[in-house]
Amino acid sequence: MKISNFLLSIMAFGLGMTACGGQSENRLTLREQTSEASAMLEIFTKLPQQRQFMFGHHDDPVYGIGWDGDSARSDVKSVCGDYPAMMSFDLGRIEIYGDKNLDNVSLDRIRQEVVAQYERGGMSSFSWHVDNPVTGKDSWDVSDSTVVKSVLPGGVNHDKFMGWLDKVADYLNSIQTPEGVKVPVLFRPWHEHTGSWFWWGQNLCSTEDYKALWRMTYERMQEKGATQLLYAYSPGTEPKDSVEYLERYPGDDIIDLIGVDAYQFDKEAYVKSLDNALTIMSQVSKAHKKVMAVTETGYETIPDSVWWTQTLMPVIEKYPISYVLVWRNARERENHYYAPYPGHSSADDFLNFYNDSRTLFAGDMKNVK
Ligand code: BMA
Repeated sequence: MKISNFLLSIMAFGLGMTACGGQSENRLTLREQTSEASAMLEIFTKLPQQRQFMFGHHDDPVYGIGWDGDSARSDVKSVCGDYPAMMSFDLGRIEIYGDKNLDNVSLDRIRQEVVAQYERGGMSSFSWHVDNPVTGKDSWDVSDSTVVKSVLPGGVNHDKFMGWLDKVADYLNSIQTPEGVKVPVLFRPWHEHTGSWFWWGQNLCSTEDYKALWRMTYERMQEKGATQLLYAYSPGTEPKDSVEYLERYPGDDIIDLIGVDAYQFDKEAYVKSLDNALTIMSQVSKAHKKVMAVTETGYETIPDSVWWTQTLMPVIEKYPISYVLVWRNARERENHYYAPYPGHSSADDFLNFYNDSRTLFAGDMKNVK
């Protein structure tokens, strides 16, 4: 362990709660973290202090509108000349296929892109739309409310599920620079749990079991030496106040970044719900000393030519976010895209958003010290 690692581990020395023989006992847990992960967290912290935030896009460099798998391509770059500062990718079905994810993207390719993104000064995050381990259907299969319980210690699917977690840890550990440095990434599992559309959602498991799922995930990653990970907690916009927002929060010793996933369907409702969520998160961020971000957002097909500067920016500019990320530009599903591409009606407005000194793209990250 390097000196800086050691110091940061001491800073992250937290009080963990663990269930033991049906009783709760306090346990001191040592959070090990690589110096690269600590540096990533420092950037998350610094940006809002400078009144800046990163722009992000899911699956940005692997496909887009009218293309799939080209090299050095990105719809965002084609519009503004630069890659997003934050990219996100999904691990769904790594546990089944091993070599590609649920959106048919090669995991080798994602590994290359995460390394390339790190080397250009940007960051990456991973969500995990993991299949339902009971039914074998996808993560949206909410037909059974015993799934979370079944993967916890003592559950019938526990061993199988630990194998799935190991696949995730092994893959994340394999993302290394040519010098053998594990690339730090933000891990964002068990997202949108305040809704009930995933098997780990609000009505599908108890608060206690949801938290246990998180702790089990975190502990397995630590055991597997994946100390290059930071962790994000990403509810939807359902919580009405900070108590509801924190109802299933796994704990300060696990979570590094608090987020929200919020999509526009109706403009007024979107602005109101995003604004509410960011108000709540600002309070939680202060009280728990956690950085915050809009972990997923967007307006499918962006049918509003000034959406970037007239809807999104006026809300997010009021809050100390580290990044805002829009979802993917699907190439296999019609009208499922959230970032502009050349010729799109919001491309000019996106350029204004890009040119705003507060928004950071990959090329800006080398200057963030
Ligand atoms: C969802 C949709 C799906 C996709 C999943 C994981 O929101 O975009 O089509 O499979 O994310 O990327």
